Amino acid sequence: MFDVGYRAGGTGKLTDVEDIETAVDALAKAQLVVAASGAGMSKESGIPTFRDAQSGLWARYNPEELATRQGFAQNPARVWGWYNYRRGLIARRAPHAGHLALAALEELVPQVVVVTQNIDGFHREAGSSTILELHGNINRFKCFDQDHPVGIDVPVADTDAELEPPICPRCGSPIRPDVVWFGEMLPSGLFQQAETLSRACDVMLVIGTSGMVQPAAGLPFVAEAGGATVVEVNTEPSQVSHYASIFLQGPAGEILPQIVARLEALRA
Ligand code: BV8
Repeated sequence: MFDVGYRAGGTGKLTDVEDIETAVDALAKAQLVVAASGAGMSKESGIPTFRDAQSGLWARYNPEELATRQGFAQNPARVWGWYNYRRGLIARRAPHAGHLALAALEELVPQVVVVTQNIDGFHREAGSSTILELHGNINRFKCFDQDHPVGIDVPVADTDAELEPPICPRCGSPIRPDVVWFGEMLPSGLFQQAETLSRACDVMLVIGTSGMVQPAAGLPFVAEAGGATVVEVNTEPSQVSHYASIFLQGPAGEILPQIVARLEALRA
């Protein structure tokens, strides 16, 4: 039922069974668990991470230039086309066993809150019920000038060809995805909520993030300072690893189901 260790791809480092069992013991005692996820959480669903070398726009342009107000203002068709392409990728993919394991964790721990940097909506689709989308959602839209929410049905694209964005029916400005771009503030109150939960949680699972993008990257530090057991799940060490009590090296889609299966066995 429980594999002995986990040989991570490439590094050959074994994740010790003891580390997984220490993580499971902490979860078994926890009242509040925060699962903080980044792009690596969706990698096994087939969604490229920001740091993957990419074909198309991802190779030609730096996402940190496209995912900005300046990038959109400079060339709305390029940025709108890029997001439509990404929406198409997400529409053709689905949450994986790791997302489903986090949803199943809600039956085993009194309170689980997912705090995600991802904009793909996969945690909700997998069944998690309490989710803070720090960086918004690619399938929600607003206008560029006034942030008017816009409910439109946008056809997804299968290429990243430039495409003129539709226009806001209220103010005539171009429509953009309702996501947080680099240089933009996170939705007011949402990050403060995430900080409060991180400070109060008993365990923080930090899954698939390089810990490079602020302010989300500070949450594991807040959790550790608040006395939480910080468990990192990543295929390689990251900026977060300094604050992790336990580092489980391997893909989220394999490690999270193992943790949940072990916890279910304890609860049986
Ligand atoms: C802010 C939505 C206050 C859009 C994203 C100069 C001017 C202005 C701001 C800044 C500046 N310099 C720095 C900043 C702050 C900036 C920042 O942090 N920049 C970085 C680049 C240094 N932050 C901001 O701008 C934030 N706002 O600070 O507001 C402010 C305002 C004005 C002026 C000053 C300050 C807003 C940041 C939000 C940006 N939006 N997404 C979109 O998606 O298009 S960020 C985007 O990139 C993602 O959401 C995510 O947050 C980030 C990517 O990071 P990760 O998720 O960690 O993914 P990454 O690819 O890096 O790593 C993947 C990890 O997974 C790896 O570790 C890998 O090993 C692992 N992995 C891979 N496979 C697996 C796996 N793990 C497990 N299993 C696997 N199978």
